[in-house]
Amino acid sequence: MAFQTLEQFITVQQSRFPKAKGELSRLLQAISLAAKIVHREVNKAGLADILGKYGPFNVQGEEQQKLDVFADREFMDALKKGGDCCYLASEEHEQGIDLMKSTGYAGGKYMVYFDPLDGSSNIDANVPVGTIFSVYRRVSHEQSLLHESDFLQTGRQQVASGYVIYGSSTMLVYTTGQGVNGFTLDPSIGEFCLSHPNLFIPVWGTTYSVNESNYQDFAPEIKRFLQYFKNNDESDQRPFSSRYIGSLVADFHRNLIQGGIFIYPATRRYTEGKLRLMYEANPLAFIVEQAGGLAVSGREPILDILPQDLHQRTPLIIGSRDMVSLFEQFVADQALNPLDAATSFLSES
Ligand code: P6P
Repeated sequence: MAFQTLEQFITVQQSRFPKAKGELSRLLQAISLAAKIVHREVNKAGLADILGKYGPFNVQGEEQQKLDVFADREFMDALKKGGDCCYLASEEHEQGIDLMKSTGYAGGKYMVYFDPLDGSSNIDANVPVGTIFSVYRRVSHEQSLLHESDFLQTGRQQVASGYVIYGSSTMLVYTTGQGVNGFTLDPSIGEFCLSHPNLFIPVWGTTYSVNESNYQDFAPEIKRFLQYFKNNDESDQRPFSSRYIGSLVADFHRNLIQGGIFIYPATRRYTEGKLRLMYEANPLAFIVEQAGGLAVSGREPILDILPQDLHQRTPLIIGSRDMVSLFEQFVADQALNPLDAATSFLSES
């Protein structure tokens, strides 16, 4: 067997930590299981429409679930049965679930925040969608009920984070703070196989991802930053390419592999940005920093934001290290014109 499966990889990783009891390994296996089940449903979504379009029930007589509701249920079930969680929070639920209160048993030590199917509105157009997850260890005593301090952990305190992208192939990309690794699902054997070991994001790229329809809402320094990418300058291949899929995981993954920057700043409609801190920005920020990139809100690194609310939003500028650093230069030198800001940054690097 020429490849390493996710299960084998997790086992090897765990062996490096003699004190590890295998709880985090089991949690990651639970996520892998739910991802395979969601993969199956997402990949027949088009067929389900053809087969089941004449009513709310599919050909098996099952109620036709919206795929994000289905994905939420599968990740919830897998993580509850995975047995090592004390708290689960999903984009699909207003409140998080304290498993000790709701089941009465002393749950595990892990808190998991997840977006079960981000970008699900794109499914009908066969656009890649994704699951994003973020894992914390509780800080209060295990046998007690969860404490406020458990919910005030910044993104820097994540013990693991990752995403699944359901695209031309289904991939699981995650980190436990020991670098970033990508696994591609081989449906013929039902295993995620290590396909992208030790992922690093290129420090510079020639792609920027932003919803230009919000341009009028952007702060002046963001308009200048985007203009810099559009200016003609063959010395560094500008104008750059604009690539925006409208599915965060797909845009992020492309930039992680090829280099680039994703920008979703504050807009008139989303005054705090659109993307969610706990289960979109933080997990991707942990990954990108582990891969040598950066993620900021425009005010501070994403991973330093102190959470206030489960579903709080944040501006998100994330991707190649030097592109995000240049963005921060523009924010810092608001008075400078694009060229001066870029020149001063590039001359320092
Ligand atoms: P807009 C999908 O709805 C999503 O949450 C992310 O996946 C995506 O990056 C963003 O919203 C797209 O938002 O406002 O550009 O359509």
